[in-house]
Amino acid sequence: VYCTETDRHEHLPLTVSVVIPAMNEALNLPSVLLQIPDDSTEVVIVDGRSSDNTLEVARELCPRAVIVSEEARGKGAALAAGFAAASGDLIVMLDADGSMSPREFPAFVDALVRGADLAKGSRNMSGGGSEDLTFFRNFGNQFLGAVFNFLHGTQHTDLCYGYMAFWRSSLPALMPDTPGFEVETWMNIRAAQGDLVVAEVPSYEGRRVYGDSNLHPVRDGLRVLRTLVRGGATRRRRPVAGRVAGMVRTQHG
Ligand SMILES: Nc1nc2c(ncn2[C@@H]2O[C@H](COP(=O)(O)OP(=O)(O)OP(=O)(O)O)[C@@H](O)[C@H]2O)c(=O)[nH]1
Ligand SMILES: [Mg+2]
Repeated sequence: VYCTETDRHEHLPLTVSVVIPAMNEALNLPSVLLQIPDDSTEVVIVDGRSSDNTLEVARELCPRAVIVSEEARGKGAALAAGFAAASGDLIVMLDADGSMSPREFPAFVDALVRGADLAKGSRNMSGGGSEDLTFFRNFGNQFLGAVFNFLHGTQHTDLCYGYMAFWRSSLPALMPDTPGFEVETWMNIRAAQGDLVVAEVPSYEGRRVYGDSNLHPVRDGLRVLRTLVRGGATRRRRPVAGRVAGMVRTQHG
């Protein structure tokens, strides 16, 4: 439970849900679940029809976890199902492969409490970093991020990164309606379209601990590009895209 005197919703303390999509992550889940800092954090695990014992590990290590079975395949569909089941004031999305540390929660919560609607992790800010990004994936992410910033007049430094947090009250604007790894791009577009205040938070991405990536850089990069094209441009509506204490307000003109 995170207490704050400046909770804009004025109901204290704040409750947090963490939504974790997990497909064959039995070996990685323990390190993730055991690092969740607060026993009162609601844990929502979305199982991707795992063929290993992901579900057993989840139940054993975190009996209070809400387990959701995905109806459609893909990370985006899994997150949508998990968000629908979450009941906290704040929702944090976290991968199950051990690459993102729950110890960074407070920085995300802090950004939300200080006024952001969406706090997005960035591996490219001072204090952030990645052991996981290959040269090719980093290049693709930078290129796609530059296209995003051009279309939306933003200065985001990391487009395709899945460590993000938002107020559950922003769910109508942010609820994913896209199945795959383009989900973060889709949510960032929705944030720009919906006039949300976005803050970037430095984040350190470690290597996936066990198992193989589900991401195919070329296939999924093209899906992100298609999502960007379909999302159109919002920059014309935003003559002032200012940065105040790390926050970008999307303003209508
Ligand atoms: N429920 C569910 N989870 C998924 C699905 N696809 C991926 N995930 C989870 O989404 C998270 C991110 O997937 P990863 O395979 O780690 O993708 P990535 O981080 O880009 O790739 P790596 O760099 O290799 O870690 C992990 O927790 C996966 O288990 C899916 O179809 N369903
Ligand atoms: Mg990963």
